[in-house]
Amino acid sequence: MMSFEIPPGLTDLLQEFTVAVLRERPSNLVTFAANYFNKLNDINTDGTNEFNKGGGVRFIENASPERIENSDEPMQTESEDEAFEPPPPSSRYRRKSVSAETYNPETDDDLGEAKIVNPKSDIQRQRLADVVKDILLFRSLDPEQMQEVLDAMFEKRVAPGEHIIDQGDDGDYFYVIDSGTYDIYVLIEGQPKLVGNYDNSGFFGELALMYNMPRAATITASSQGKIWALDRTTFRRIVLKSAFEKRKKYETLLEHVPLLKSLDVYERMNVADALLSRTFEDGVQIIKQGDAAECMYFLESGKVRIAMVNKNDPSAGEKDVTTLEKGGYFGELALVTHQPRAASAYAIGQVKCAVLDVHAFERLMGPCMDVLKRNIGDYEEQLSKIFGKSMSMKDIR
Ligand code: 1OR
Ligand code: 1OR
Repeated sequence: MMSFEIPPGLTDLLQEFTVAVLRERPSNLVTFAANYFNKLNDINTDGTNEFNKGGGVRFIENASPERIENSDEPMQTESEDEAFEPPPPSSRYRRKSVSAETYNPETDDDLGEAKIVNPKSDIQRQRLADVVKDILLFRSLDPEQMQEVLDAMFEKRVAPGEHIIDQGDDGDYFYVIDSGTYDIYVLIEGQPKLVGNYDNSGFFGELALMYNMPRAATITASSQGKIWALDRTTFRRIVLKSAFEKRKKYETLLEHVPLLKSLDVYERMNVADALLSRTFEDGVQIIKQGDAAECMYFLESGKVRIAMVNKNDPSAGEKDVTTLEKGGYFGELALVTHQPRAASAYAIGQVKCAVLDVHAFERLMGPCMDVLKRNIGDYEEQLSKIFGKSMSMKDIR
């Protein structure tokens, strides 16, 4: 095997570029790339950019936090027929759309400690806690941080047609959906194109806050609804660091999983939010044939042996059917077929896996379903080779 050394900064540089492409949707990629890197080079020779030091995501000035303690007023009001206007504090967060600064969460500590508290009734608080419990971006927060986030969030009601986010604007708030349906539009060659929607759950508006980029899409309400908003300062102070690190940690792994090739960068980042790493010592059974399935696994390091008992001939014992290596995945079959585990999986040496639970799987892996199903067809073929023609996928479940 050849080995390559990835130059420091390359991953960040390419990621930045990819995000810029997704955001701008240029019609000529080569011209866009030439301009992008030329501009970057100008910035670099200015001495104002630290791209090659790694961790490079664009970051603009830090906003000073807003103290809204003990206010009985909701943070924003608006008339029914008005399009959604960002609440007043947003103006102070307005940023230049491009900055040369490098985002480094380690040094991002001057956002101040002042806490924002938007008072809520017990019912509202309970409701909010319910709504955020599935928000993957919040997964790595400790209970105290979670509390602070809940304190800072405030409720906003929206009417059909209302613009919550406009592509190209600066990012001021992050939103969690409580109820209602929302459309996602991206400008493609100047024309807004509907690229997706949210149905009564999910979140949006994290990209502009995480990467200090203009809004990458327009989000409009397609029904009456309720959303919860979190200000940029609190988002950056509490949520950003852990979420950012997690995305970064899994980015390289996920880029190298062939299965995920059909996901775009944005969708892969959402998968990264959902992952949790688990380590298994040599010989440990990770999956047991016949068990109910709750998750699937991406292999981060080590090897995994897959073994199977032929249900038609259990006395023959377990047969090894394959060995998986880094970049491989397993445990997806039962999630796709809604059947018990078709085989057992064992750690060879110390194994580290990134685990995706069934709920996240169902929400995020839709675009990979074709590849998943195609690969399951390959299992069928192998099955008859290993156990003879008499056995089919039906027999192993
Ligand atoms: P934001 O702060 O940039 C717009 O504001 C938000 O739309 C963005 O954060 C995301 O939360 C959300 N690409 C970019 N942003 C998306 C996408 C998206 N979907 C939702 N958002 N997609 C790729 C489009 C080429 C996925 C479309 C299904
Ligand atoms: P699962 O959720 O059923 C066991 O849990 C996992 O083993 C399964 O998902 C697959 O990810 C993985 N047949 C069935 N499952 C297999 C196979 C396999 N290989 C890996 N797994 N075959 C081997 C093909 C080389 C065909 C049967 C011999």
